[in-house]
Amino acid sequence: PSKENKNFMGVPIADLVSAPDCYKNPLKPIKPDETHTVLFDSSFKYSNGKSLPAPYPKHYQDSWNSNHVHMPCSKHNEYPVQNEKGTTELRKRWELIEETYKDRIIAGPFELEDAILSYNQRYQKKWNFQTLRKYFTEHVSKKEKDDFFEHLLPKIIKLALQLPHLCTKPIPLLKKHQNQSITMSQQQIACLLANAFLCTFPRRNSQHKGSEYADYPSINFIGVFQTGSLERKFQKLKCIFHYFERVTSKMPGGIVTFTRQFIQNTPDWENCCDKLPNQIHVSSSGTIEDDGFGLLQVDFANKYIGGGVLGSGCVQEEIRFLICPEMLISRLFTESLDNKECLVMKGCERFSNYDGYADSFTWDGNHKDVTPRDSNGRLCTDVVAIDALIIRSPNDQFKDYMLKRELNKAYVGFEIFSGQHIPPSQRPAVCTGNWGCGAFRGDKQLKALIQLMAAGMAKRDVCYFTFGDVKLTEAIYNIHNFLKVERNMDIGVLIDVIGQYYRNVLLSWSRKKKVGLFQYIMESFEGINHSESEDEEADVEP
Ligand code: AR6
Repeated sequence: PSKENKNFMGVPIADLVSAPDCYKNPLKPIKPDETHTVLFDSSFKYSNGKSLPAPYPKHYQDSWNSNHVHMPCSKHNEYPVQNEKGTTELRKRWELIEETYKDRIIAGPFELEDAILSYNQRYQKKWNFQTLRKYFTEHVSKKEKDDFFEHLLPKIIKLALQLPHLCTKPIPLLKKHQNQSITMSQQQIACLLANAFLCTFPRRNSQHKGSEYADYPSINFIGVFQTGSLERKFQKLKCIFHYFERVTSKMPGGIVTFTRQFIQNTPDWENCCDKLPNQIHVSSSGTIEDDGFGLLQVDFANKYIGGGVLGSGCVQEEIRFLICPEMLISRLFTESLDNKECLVMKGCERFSNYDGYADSFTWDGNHKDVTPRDSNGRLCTDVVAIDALIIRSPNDQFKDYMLKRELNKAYVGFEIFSGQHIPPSQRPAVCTGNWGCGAFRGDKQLKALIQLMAAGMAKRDVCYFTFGDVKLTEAIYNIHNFLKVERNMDIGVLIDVIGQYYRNVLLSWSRKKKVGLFQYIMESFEGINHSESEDEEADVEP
């Protein structure tokens, strides 16, 4: 963290375990194995970005099956097109794409639209490019428009067309209930994203139930170009263009790893004797991405990773993906997350600054990411995506099965890499906040406690940003102090009290004024008026 923060309670953030200082042993070099696909020559040594990782294998290896991404440049990617005589013929789609952009000047949004539709003819009538059109005809100056079409777009196209030379190895799909990693170079990600921008990925445009990729997020960028949430999408375009401007001017030389992690055996929460984390830092100012340096940063995710980032959504996850666009590529291969799994993104670079939030979100210029790299050339930024439950009726989240679901979800996120048997003193603290409590409408106190319990179980400390909520900052500090510092309570006991709260407070007719969870917990442990039997009696109507 750069600036001194006076709005925190608990320990200073600098006292939390953080990377890379906490890594006592040298990192293992990245080597491919049956659970880890590496898309470049793994003898690569990072040397300050001077040389880029070489794609591996040397020559493009085709695959066209249900375990790998269907690549735009596969020879099996064929597309029916109308020829001049008006009859339909099957063409290799990559050739079509290459022809579309070869020696052609794309002078404005309408030409770009025609180009994209020429190899997506089925969507002629379904897609519109209103946002893209308006962006260039109304939102930016003529100079900016000309700059884009004369300079940046040709570079994006060139990058996209390098696909068969840059991404030579089939990219596995990270499917449900698998523990699988993919490591690729930042250059390979850029090339794949350039393809997503030009909407070249086959089979990814239909989200119908039963379609092959129905359980995957969208990847082609058409969603950003279409109508809806115009102002938000203008800002999204700025983030995306800025990213391409950066990578096509100077290609970053590092690597990024995506890991899907699934746990079969979840903790026996009721009987759990583990404790809450020893140390917490709670603050009403600061954000995960600005201040969570070296910590395990949480992405308040959608089960479809990235959520509405290519559509109208513009809250925590979407914003993170926009300022760190390499995260977007996770959408290409990550099947929707099930209850006991998460996705970890290691080493994504931040390219943009931003201001505002949701409707007031604006791109705020270049961001120079000064995060150090590990010995493998990966930025020391670990982000874990965990999707909370959407809360439709507020009491439900206190029910046992929902409570367990959220505990397990947070736990699978926080216990990542535990298989590597890293001692607790070398596990970076979790950096989180009001997970599941914005768009997903969860209860802040409950979610904070769930995350504290999951972090305790995963033997990590917690850094919690309340996003301006001063009262919550105090409340979290106090409850941690009460439960951990003063009483060193077992997690299992807390689970039980949450159940009592649900039955005795939320379901109770007699309690007109509902106390909050934290107050209830404190009162019940101090023995004030909250024994279960008393409440049961009180429930009987006179
Ligand atoms: N740092 C710390 N706290 C933040 C930050 C930040 N950068 N941004 C927001 N908050 P939300 P959810 C706080 O609504 O409820 C997306 O569409 C702020 O108090 O993004 O889990 C996903 O794709 C905010 O209200 O997360 C999912 O579909 C709260 O965190 C869905 O939203 C929750 O942020 C997830 O919704």
